[in-house]
Amino acid sequence: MSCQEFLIMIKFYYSRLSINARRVWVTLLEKNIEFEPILLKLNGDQFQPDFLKLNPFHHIPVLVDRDFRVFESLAILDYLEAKYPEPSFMPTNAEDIAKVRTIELVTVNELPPASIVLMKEMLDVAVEEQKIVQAKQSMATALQYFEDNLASDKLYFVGEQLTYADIVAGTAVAAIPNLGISLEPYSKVSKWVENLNQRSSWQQTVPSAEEIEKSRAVMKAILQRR
Ligand SMILES: N[C@@H](CCC(=O)N[C@@H](CS)C(=O)NCC(=O)O)C(=O)O
Repeated sequence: MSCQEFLIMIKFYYSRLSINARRVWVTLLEKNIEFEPILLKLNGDQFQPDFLKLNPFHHIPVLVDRDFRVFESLAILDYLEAKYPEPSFMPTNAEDIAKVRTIELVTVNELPPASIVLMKEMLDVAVEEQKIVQAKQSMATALQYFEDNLASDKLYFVGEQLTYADIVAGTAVAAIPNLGISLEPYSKVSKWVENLNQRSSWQQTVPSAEEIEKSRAVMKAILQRR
């Protein structure tokens, strides 16, 4: 084992296109934590026995910190905040904690089901018309909720402090235009996404158009199982 390998104790299992992984990736970068990225293609490598030992639900992201393993992206974020508290992405007062948690949960509960339907439509996987209408409505409700929770004179959801609300919702909302939904009607959301896109952590983790194009077959295979 080289010195470098010995020092880097965190292994981060991810895929370039995964929004669930991107929120962890951004957090690792924002907290300046050294880590070893381990790329999965999700072309079946997530079903390999060694990976299933890390996550029996065959999902990335997974984080292994020495002999401690954690999966589920929000649990990973909580772990990183507790273990590496500086800089902190969780406020301390009751209202702000509630706001950050609500935005995290709205993001992970409301956006993925709608995104799956819209991705199916884009990739020609069978999906009912009524589900597409419902998915667009869910997206609009979530985007309006984010719009109502942003202030035009503040950078982030909780004033000037970057929090997990921005990291979780911001990495997910940045991908919504790829599904053919414009952020333009939501002026505060658009400005907030622009601000986030200026951050080095966002720039380092954004997938290129070429990567998105190349991943179509893998994504289609995953969507057909859903
Ligand atoms: N609730 C999980 C969701 C993880 C998830 O769905 N990961 C996707 C990539 S975005 C995955 O690994 N899919 C592979 C598969 O379904 O086999 C989390 O937040 O970590």
